[in-house]
Amino acid sequence: MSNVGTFTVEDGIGVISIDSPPVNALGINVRRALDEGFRKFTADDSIKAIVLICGGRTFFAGADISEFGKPMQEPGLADVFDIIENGTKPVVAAIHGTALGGGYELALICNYRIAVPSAKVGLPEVNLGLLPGAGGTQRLPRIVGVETALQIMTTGAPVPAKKAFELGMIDALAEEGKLKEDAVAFARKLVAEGKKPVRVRDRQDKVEPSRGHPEIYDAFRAKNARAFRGFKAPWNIIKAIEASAELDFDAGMVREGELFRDLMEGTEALAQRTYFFAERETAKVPDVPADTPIIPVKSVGIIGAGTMGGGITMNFLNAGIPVTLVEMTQEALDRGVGVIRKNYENTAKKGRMTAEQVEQRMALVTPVLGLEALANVDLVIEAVFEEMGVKKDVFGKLDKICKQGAILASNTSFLDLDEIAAATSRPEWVVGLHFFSPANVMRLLEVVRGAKTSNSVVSTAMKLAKTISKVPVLSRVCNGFIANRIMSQRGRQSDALVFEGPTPAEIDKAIYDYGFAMGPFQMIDLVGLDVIGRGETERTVRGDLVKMDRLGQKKNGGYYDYDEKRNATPSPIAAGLIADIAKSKGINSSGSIPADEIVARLLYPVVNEGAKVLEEGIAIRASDVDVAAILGYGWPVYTGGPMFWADTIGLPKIVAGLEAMGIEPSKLLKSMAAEGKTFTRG
Ligand code: 3H9
Repeated sequence: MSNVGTFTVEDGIGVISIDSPPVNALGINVRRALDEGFRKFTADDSIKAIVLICGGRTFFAGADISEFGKPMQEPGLADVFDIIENGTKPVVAAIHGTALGGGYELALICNYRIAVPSAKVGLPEVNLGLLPGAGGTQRLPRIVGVETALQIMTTGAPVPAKKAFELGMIDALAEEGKLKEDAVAFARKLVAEGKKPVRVRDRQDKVEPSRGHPEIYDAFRAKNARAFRGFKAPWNIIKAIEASAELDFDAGMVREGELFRDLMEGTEALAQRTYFFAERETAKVPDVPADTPIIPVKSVGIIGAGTMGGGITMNFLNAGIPVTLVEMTQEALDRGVGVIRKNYENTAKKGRMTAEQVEQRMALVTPVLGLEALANVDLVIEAVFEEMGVKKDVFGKLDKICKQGAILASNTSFLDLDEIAAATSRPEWVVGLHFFSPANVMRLLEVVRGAKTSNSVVSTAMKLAKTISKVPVLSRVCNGFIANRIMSQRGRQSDALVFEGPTPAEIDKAIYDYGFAMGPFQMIDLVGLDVIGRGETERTVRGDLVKMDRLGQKKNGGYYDYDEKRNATPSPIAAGLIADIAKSKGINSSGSIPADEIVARLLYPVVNEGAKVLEEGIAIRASDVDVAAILGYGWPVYTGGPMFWADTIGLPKIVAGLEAMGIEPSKLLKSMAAEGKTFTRG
């Protein structure tokens, strides 16, 4: 008996049960327990087979990520794996919840795998900037073949039990709720039939056909070049899988080890690992006690069935929460509901949903005209026109209509939430829920805490985010909150930089090569110049383009010209306007500048704004700023987000860079740089 392991004998089968909350990660205590359990049952001649099972919510969730970068304590994972693999008694892994990473690799070391239908198995190390480093790259191809293994390991997506069974990743399905009984019965049958332990490492049939076929990997690389852009882990995974077919098992393991260490030592793995914990940290609000009561949200009202309101609605329908959807006119209501249905039907067409599920979700929407129908909902989210007068009018009405105890939320993306809350007699019930477009897809949810928002409402909003599969980042009230506020600096800088020489295309390329999905001008053209360029007072390139009705892709012209297939070429018209305005401002073009200077020019100011957001207490922690930028704007995760990236560059260099641009660094940034501190490296 160890503190996390229980070793019992059932029907002559040794059962090793591990229970190490929250997710049975393979940390030192778990490894010790496994070592003890397997040694004990190996030495006991009365035990003929062993079942390995976990208590709590899941099978092993992988190596303990918090141990990475620290000296490994004995026994290591490889030591434990050796005992199991070299054993003479069949070992059955009994899987519930998720068997991920090192957890599934442990299952692969066992001789058989049985799982309940709700379980999932997979190798998600790629999401941590790593590859499966405990034999996964060598064993999985021996079960599913190299092509399927490439897919599973480079996406990191967990495979549901039934599919895993079809692929051979598990050998049997247990009855839900009867895993232990079924696993023990499975083991007894093995014993009765005199089955010897079979080892995945000895199998050749699935990898042999791929031997001597480098074109498989070349084709896979070519097909995924864009998706893997900037990342290092997928490329190393491909090499390791190729080794599984080309080398014998032991040599393949050596190759896997080299490629794993190559990743582990790099900045990307540290960035992605830091991000893993950052994403889970955001929901923790230091000044809101953990036992703050949560308000049950069983029904939701959403005002506005446009793109934003419709997307927000889908999040709740997906979570099984009924929505009363309000519009001003029947036509707008019908259009909004129609778009939601179409989105679901498109998902169904792609096979990711059944027709029945579409109907189940649609049955949860009640489309109505007028706010009165919101009298009894637990939460209202307003997604109406972004103008203070309109918002205040809506909240004043909601105050009269909604029951006491209802949460009143605004989806405003930059307006003063406190002013909106002041339109009600219950500002403590008012909160911002800032979704990012498309709201049914983007995972970021900024929860905006007004000056009077109650702790209960904050706690409920943070928890609700998880219910609807969002990552909440808490923000205090300021113009643009966190993500929009910091990223607006990039737009401001790019607008100014075009007058100094680099073309929009050069700027876009530098930002794309840094790892964003597109550059700032490509983004403006996509979203529409009329949408972004409001409220400018002086003459701007964008303002002039709007006057010429060059509104971007939708008009086949903006900063770029577009052909009928939406292929872009730099626009001579935009270039002419830039030259003209630069001249009128008296700015001399200095021609092209190197890409890294463009990046610094656009992104150092984002870091600076991130520091200001922290200094002003708008964001709780630097890693929240990173999560907001990564999830809200597609900041490349392998750089860790703006604040992590700034630490990589070195804060003194950022300060010097800002000063050279004539931008005053924030006090916090300057003092941290002077004291040799970092934002994210502890
Ligand atoms: C690996 O295995 C490498 C090997 O190939 C080679 C080695 C040589 N370690 O996500 P949740 C914590 S790499 C440490 O909110 P859920 C998490 O931080 C690993 N801690 O729960 C959180 O802590 P807190 C490959 C971990 O129910 C708490 O557990 N494996 C680990 O929504 C709850 O987490 C993976 O990448 C870990 N491995 O989801 C799987 N995992 O409460 C990573 C979780 O203090 N894990 N924590 O905030 C997951 O995907 C999800 O946690 C899981 C549960 C699906 C399991």
